Amino acid sequence: MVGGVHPNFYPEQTLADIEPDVVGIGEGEETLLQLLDHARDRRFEDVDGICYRQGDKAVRTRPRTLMRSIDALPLPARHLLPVEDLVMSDRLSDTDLRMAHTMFSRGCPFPCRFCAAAQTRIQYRSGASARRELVDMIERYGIEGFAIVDDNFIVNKNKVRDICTSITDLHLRWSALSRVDTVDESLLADMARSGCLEIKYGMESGSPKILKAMRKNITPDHIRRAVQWSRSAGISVKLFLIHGYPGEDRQSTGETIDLLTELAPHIDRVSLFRFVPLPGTYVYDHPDEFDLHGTSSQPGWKGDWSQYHIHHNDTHWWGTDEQFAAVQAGYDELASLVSTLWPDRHESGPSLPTAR
Ligand code: B12
Ligand code: SF4
Repeated sequence: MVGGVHPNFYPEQTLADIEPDVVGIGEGEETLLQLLDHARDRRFEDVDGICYRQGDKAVRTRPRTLMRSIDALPLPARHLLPVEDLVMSDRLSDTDLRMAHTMFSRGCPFPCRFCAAAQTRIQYRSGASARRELVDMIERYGIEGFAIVDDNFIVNKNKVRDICTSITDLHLRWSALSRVDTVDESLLADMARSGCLEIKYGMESGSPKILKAMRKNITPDHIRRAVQWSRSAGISVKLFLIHGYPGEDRQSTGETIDLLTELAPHIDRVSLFRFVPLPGTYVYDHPDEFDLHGTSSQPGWKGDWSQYHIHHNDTHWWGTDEQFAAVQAGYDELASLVSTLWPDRHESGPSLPTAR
């Protein structure tokens, strides 16, 4: 059985690609239990949210409705995994605190065109549920901190506050990912009080033109404010960048370089990724609109999904050779700035050849 983001978008193709018995579509917790009930008789037709083979046909059952509340789920069965896969001491900002990863929400309602998690319903856990999991991890593993790996933790401020107030007295340190336009000074102060030590923002670009094209719907001023407010609250800042979105040119790269240079004294870490038209995103689904070539929805596809890797990415995805050359040169410039300004605190992929 397989499931997850990619199979959700392409169940029939996944069935053909890796030949599992069943592909799960949508939330899997209830589906799995029902599948196991039918493991022996193999009567899957009444299990919602799956795709499976019937003879030589791929059959999809009714869609699975989203759970009304993810609070009712039991805690993850971490005890079934080796402890070294769960508890680490080199993953929480610059600390060596014993930490684990967790999720307090699912989904993201925003429409970013490069993101495979876009426009999904957001569901939060309650503060009580978050606390229960953290207390369990303190007792079992002695954690001193945790990283919230939700796509976009800060969408509903009331829900975030509920979690913050419920966990303050545990004295854990934590980090999370967010947009820059959903935070404010008072929320950041509450987060800092409850132990937040680092926030990772999706800045993506310093160019208003590219931010608009991405439907990121933020401006350089949103970025400046979020960075400044976070630092004033005592929270370190990590920025995520995407370089090479369709339309990127020397000018837009220059704007990113200028904004990064301006904000550098307040930024602790940077991750620089190259744009990839990830399957399931708006860009991927509209190859003509973005002058894409070589994606799996187009002729010439060789069936190698591994080329959709944001670091090991040597593909000329869109536009003319001249545009590609400009993107390559821009990337090299940006990557060199990032490695100069944050010598031990950056992440970026290798630079690439300029020919297709
Ligand atoms: C954590 C994470 C990582 C971690 C993974 C750590 C680990 N050891 O698992 C790291 C940092 C390593 C990582 C790497 C990458 N990631 Co990542 N990652 C995520 C993230 C944030 C959460 C994934 C997760 O665990 N979710 C929690 C689980 C419970 O949810 P779920 O997988 O969706 O499963 C639910 C259902 O799908 C279903 N289900 C799942 N399995 C099954 C099985 C069955 C049988 C059934 C019935 C149901 C079922 O039930 C679950 C609960 O309801 C997602 C974002 C997201 N929204 O999911 C991105 C995401 C999955 N990653 C993404 C990408 C692109 C990558 C990379 C390719 C990036 C790169 N380097 O180029 C690599 C690929 C690594 C690889 N080798 O595969 C994209 C995928 C896009 C796409 N089109 O597939 C996502 C969606 C981010 C995004 N917003 O675009 N990633
Ligand atoms: S990039 Fe962030 S804000 Fe945009 S859709 Fe994805 S998770 Fe949501």
